[in-house]
Amino acid sequence: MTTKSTYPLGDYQKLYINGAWVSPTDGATFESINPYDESVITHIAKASQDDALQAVQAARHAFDDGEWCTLSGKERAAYLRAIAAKIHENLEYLAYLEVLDNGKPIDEARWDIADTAGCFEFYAQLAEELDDTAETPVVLSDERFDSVARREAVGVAVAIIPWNYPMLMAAWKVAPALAAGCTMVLKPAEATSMTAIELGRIAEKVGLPKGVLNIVTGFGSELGDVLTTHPDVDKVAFTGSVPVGKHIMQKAASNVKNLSLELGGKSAFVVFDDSDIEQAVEWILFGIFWNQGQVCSATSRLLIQNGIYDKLMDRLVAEAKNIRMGSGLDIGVKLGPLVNEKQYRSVLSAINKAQADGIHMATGGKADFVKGYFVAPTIFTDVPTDHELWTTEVFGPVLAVRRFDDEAEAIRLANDSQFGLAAAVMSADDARCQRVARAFCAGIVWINCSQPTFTEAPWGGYKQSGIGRELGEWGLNNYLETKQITRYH
Ligand code: TAP
Repeated sequence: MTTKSTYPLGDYQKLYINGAWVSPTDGATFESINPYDESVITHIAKASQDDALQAVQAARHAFDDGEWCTLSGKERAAYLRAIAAKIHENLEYLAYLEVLDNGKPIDEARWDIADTAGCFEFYAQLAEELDDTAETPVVLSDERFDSVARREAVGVAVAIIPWNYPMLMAAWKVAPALAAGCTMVLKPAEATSMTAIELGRIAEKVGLPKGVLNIVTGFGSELGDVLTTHPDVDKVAFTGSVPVGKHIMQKAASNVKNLSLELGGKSAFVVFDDSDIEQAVEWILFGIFWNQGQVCSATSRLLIQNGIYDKLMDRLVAEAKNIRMGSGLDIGVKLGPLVNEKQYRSVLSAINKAQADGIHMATGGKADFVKGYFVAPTIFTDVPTDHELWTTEVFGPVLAVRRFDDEAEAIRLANDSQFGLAAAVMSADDARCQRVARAFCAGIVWINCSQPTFTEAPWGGYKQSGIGRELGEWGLNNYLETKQITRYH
């Protein structure tokens, strides 16, 4: 059964620059492909570098000369709340667009859109609080002086986001940036541009002052350098792959921009002998197969203690085989297609390489669909620690499993990674869980679960998983500078 087969689609061939919908300067578009059946969903405006420049100029002008900077936090909060209300109002439609573009199951898309609205509401609250908290006194050792620390908007921010949670990833950057008083240029991933454009329509409907939010759809390889080197851009916030993150870091060095990066991961899930098997199966499956495994924090490395290994693996493989694949619009489907052909080929190539190297595949591989970018829930066992299946991010529904003997070995294996985004531990012994959680070298740690994400809590990674933290008050701080004002009296 399908939830609702169609909604009329909007116009996606315009860019949102300076509060107006404009055609790309060269009139170019690109196709948005439905990963379920490989059909063309619609055509999307393909911004030129000139369009990106215009967007930056609009954001600069809105920050320097527009009304935005004169508003109080409370007034900015009203816009954020109005955006959240419109997202709630259009939840079904926006979730439908995410399924078309990204392939994810509709229920997951609904959660994403509800979280997107929740993110705007959360930062509305923080924007209001800024009115009281922006200036705090600093106690100086010399009494002839007094001083305050004042938090102010960084300025013009550029957000470059990925395709795995299209609208939610936009919210993680747009909401705190606007709450802080920044203006922004948003560049969504080319594979999933529709809901970013819808966000522009919502911004327009709620009367967000012109130039505060500008949206340029197009190719990162063409627009990226303009957006990340332009001297009028003060801040770049990026979520995506490590290679592009490193490239952006170099480009943003041009005028030492404020930079936050949320990159990849290869997160470990450590399961001890005393764990409840059914609970472990549930969270392990969720941790790697949710969103088709296209999750930066996916717990894609599983470490199972010897005593529970055989029983747990039997149940895990049986349940992985039961996961229903299909159209994200069909009720009961738990695994949709991967986002696009590029990602599909990349994940299949990782699977084929592992098999060619003799690693045991307990279940999974290419799924039996005539069309669409489907990869079955895949589990490899006894994966060598120096194999790329263990060391590099697949970003698909592929789990790499190993056994371990004791706690020290589990911690060593979990931390032996270039990444440090997330980690999970499961055990009936809470003292052990707390110990292991503190020993993990990762920015996000889950005990007896995997992946729950809260707008209030910090999100980001150690090592090559990134720089800085999103969400919570940390997310707001990403878009604030701190100024010292000291007076001699
Ligand atoms: P990326 O290439 O990193 O794309 C992420 C964003 O960066 C997109 O908006 C992309 O635009 C843009 N971009 C691409 N080249 C750029 C450049 N030179 N300068 C500035 N921006 C640029 O990721 P992907 O191709 O979508 O996925 C590849 C791999 O990245 C995945 O397999 C996965 O490992 C990782 N990934 C990680 C995450 C998270 S949440 N950490 C999310 C998605 C992907 P276009 O879409 O137009 O290329």
